Amino acid sequence: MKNNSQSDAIPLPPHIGDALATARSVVVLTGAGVSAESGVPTFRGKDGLWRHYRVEELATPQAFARNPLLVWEWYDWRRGLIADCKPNPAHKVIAGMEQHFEEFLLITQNVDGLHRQAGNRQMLELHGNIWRLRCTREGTKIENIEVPLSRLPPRCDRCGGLLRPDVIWFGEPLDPETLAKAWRAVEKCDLMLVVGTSAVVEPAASLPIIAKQHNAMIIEINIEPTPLSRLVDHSITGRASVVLPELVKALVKE
Ligand code: BJW
Repeated sequence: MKNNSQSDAIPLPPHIGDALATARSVVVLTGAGVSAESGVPTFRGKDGLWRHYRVEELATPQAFARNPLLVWEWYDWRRGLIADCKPNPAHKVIAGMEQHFEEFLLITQNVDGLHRQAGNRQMLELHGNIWRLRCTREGTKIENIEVPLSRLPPRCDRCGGLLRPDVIWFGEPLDPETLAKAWRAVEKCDLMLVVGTSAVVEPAASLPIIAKQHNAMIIEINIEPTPLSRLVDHSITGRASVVLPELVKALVKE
């Protein structure tokens, strides 16, 4: 594993362009760090949401059962923040990759919808989407971009049931089909980029390990080391919005 020091001129590992140029099947796994430069707060770290809010009071099914209004006030606030954010160069590079590689899949843990806004379509949203609500009674899913929501907590127009954000909270299973698709893609990819995730939340954190076990090359891009850094082929320290455009330049050059 090689580590590069953090600066705006990123010294890329040698032959990285070659590795990208010869890759046939590429998976990109993203986390909150990709959206950080768009202004969406991350969860962990110095300015992360979990510094100011308690997970167990806001991002668990138990918290919602106890106090749906409190949980909804938090999500309504976050939706307001995200509504003002735009995709940044990292999102745009990842969207461009979809056209470039023979097989491509973006697996994101982000719920903000910015990857889709940037143009990605071959993608899985592992932890759901903050712009979708789900009826706790009927399971109906509803796209909703109202900011702020006119009624808190929101209720289903059809049955009057309580609506919840269609995101995955701690202790909840991921959608099995989505997870199975992610698993299949990482098992057969030859290159995986892991961008802006602390790589501590399971099962997402295991995906790069699975890819590695199936002989894929793993490149991590993060502003700081993660538990994954020592396991990957290349850990590039730097901002996603700087490193990803550099990677693409290297791909074009070689
Ligand atoms: C930059 C940057 C820049 C900053 N450029 N980089 C096995 C072992 C241990 C525990 C478990 C296990 N299996 C399951 C668990 C429990 C739990 C878990 O993993 N806990 C760990 C924390 C210990 N997992 C779950 O509960 C999951 N469910 C599950 O496994 O169910 C099993 C089950 C089966 C059958 C029945 C019942 C259950 C669900 C996890 C759901 C996670 N949900 C959240 C909230 C989503 C909704 C919302 O947004 O409100 O998802 S929590 C939060 O963490 C969010 C994120 O998607 C997720 C990951 O965070 P991410 O994206 O990595 O962000 P950060 O903030 O952590 O990191 C940002 C990174 O960016 C940092 O590294 C920075 O350095 C970097 N960065 N700027 C590049 N410019």
